[in-house]
This record gives sequence, structure tokens and C-alpha cells, in this order.
Amino acid sequence: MAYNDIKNILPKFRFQGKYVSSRELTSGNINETYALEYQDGKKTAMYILQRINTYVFRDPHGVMQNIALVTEHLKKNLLKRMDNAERHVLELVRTVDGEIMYQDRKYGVWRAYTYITHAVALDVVSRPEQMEEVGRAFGSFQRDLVDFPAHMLAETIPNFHNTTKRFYAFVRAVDEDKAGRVKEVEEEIEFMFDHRRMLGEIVRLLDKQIIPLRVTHNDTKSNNVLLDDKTFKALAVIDLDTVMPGSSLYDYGDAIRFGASTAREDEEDTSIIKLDMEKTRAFTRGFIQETAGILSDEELIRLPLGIKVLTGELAMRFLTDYLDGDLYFKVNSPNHNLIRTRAQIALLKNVEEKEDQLQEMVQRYMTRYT
Ligand code: GN1
Ligand code: MG
Repeated sequence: MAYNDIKNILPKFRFQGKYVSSRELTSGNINETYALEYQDGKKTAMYILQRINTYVFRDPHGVMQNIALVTEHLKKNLLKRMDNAERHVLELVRTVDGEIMYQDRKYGVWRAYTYITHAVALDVVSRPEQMEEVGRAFGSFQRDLVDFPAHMLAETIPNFHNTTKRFYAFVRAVDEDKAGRVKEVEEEIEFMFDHRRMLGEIVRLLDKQIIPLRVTHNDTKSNNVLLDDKTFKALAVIDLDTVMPGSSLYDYGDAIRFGASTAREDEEDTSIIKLDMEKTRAFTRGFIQETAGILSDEELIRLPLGIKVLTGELAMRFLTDYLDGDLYFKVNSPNHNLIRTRAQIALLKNVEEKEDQLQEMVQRYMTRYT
């Protein structure tokens, strides 16, 4: 039960009023997340409480310092174009001691936010218009961080999207075969080897400075954006744990991989997994419009590469974790990471078939919007 997991943590934060109820939110793959309701006189106050996964985030204090800096910066830029940024940026709730997180040997590391109400985070994007709003949200996020001093950010997960290093980690997992699963996944392993060169392409472009390093979100799933629950207009970007120096191609590619697929990330029936071109176009419009004047032509023409690399990267990460015995991602069955791997491979195959269409789309929007 949610309450038992968190009852000792609740008094550590500056939540206003009397505790009423809580429920666990289960869509994230890494942290534990709870929605809390408090009654403050006549007002209902809602909060988000999270336990940070310290297997994944080895430096939780670095993560929280990044978030404090980034939210402050976003707020400052948002207030230049709106009177009230309250529903547009996450706001941390401090601990009773005024700290940005609570840490305890027994209970782990916790942080809290005020809950943005009347909002939805979409695990599945059902309409192109919603996908365009998700594109707008990540595009303006990129724009609002363009003047952020990148050297202030801790690298919360070193080499997070470094697919070259991730390939070595994958090869190591195959060699070690810790969970004895290699024999079941020969085909998937071969697929990754066949895609090795493509997987390293963004890393090479960054190394050669053909495309720039920017402050990026790095986890741009549609459910990391809040939309207004009536108008479906973009409100705020959430899940800022991996905001770090990265590439615009990562943010673009990861968002399409997740939100423009015809199926969920863990769909078992791979025959129904395709890239939805209408949603892809919608996201791309929103993203390119918001980043006009910021992204270089070298980046824009390579957005389709972002989709391939990120889809391949996730296939490789899920497969690596499957081989390691499911240490990193939360799983709800012993095969969950394998199902995810196969789904990403199916999606990547379809993206490869649509490369010409994708290239044409980007050219068209570049002429129209930049
Ligand atoms: C994780 O925490 P969540 O569910 O938003 C992961 C992402 C993956 C995603 C796949 C820190 O994101 O990189 O793309 O799962 N986050 C981390 O669903 O590894
Ligand atoms: Mg998330």
C-alpha cells in the first residue's frame, strides 16, 4: 500500500495542511512516484513525491542541483512571455530543513514537487494535434535553455546517450551472459551488431563538431510533458533527471520513437508496430517551429538519423538489461525487457523503410518554418 511506503517520509517535507490520501503512479521506468492529496483549510493541495532510484542515479544530489538550477532558469525565461509561470514549470517542495531533497540511510533519497492539476501526461498519444503540442513543449524547452550555462550542470548519468560506449557495454553483457539468456536472443544480438555503425553516428558528428553539444532533456517521452486536460495545449516539461549536455537529435529522436509509434514501447505483437507518419509530421512541425533560428541546418537535416539512433539505442539498452538479468529498468514480467527489445527492433525496421519520406518531410519543413 502506498501509504505504508511513504508515511515516514511525509513529515520531512513542507507539505501544507493535513494528509488526506496518496496513490502510486506507475508509468515511469526508474523512480517510484506518488501523488499526494492534502487539505489545507478549504483548499486541496496536491503534491508529487518521488524516491530517486540511486542504482540509476549515483549522484542524486547532483541531479537535484541540476533540477533546482534548470527550473529557476526556465521560470525566468517563461516570465518574459507570460504573467504567471505556475503551471508551466515544475516547482520543488523543500524539506522542513529547507533542502532540495531528503536522504536517509533506511528509506533512501526523496524529493517533492507541487502537482500541476488539470493536466495529463500521455503514455499513448492518440491524436496528431496532441503530438504537435508535445513537439512544441520540447522545442520551447530547448529554446528556453539555449542561454543556460551548461558548465553548471552535473552529468547525472555519464555518457547517457553515448551509443558507442553503450555498444561496448552491450558486448560485455553478451560475453558475461550473467542471466544465461544469450542463447534465446541470438537474432537480436546479430541485429545490434549489424547496426553498430549507424548507432555511433551522432557521437561521431558531435566529436567532429559538425553538430553542437546543447543542454537537452534526454528523455523526451510524451508522458514527460503535461498537457492541459481540456484544451490539450502543452503546459510543462517534466522528469528533468537527465537534463544534461546532449544533442537536439537525441530529444527529437526519442520523442518520435516513443510518441509516434503505432504501439506501446512494450507491445508484444510486433506486426502492429509502425512509425505513424502523421504523428511524426505533427511533432516535427511543433518542434521545428519552436526551435526556429536555434537549430542549425546540419542538425535539422539529420533529425531522421535521431529517430534511428534513439530507437536502436533503446533496443540495445533493453537487450543489455535483459542479458544482465533486469537490473536497470523496472519490469513486470521476466520477459519484459525482451518484449521491449523486440518492439524497438520492429519499429527501427519500419523507420528504415520510411527514411526517404522522413528526409523529404524535414526538407519541406525547413523551407517553410526556418
Ligand atoms: C526511462 O524514467 P522514465 O521512464 O521516464 C529511462 C529513459 C528510457 C525510458 C524508456 C534515466 O525513462 O532513458 O528512454 O525509461 N530513463 C533513464 O521507457 O534511464
Ligand atoms: Mg519519465
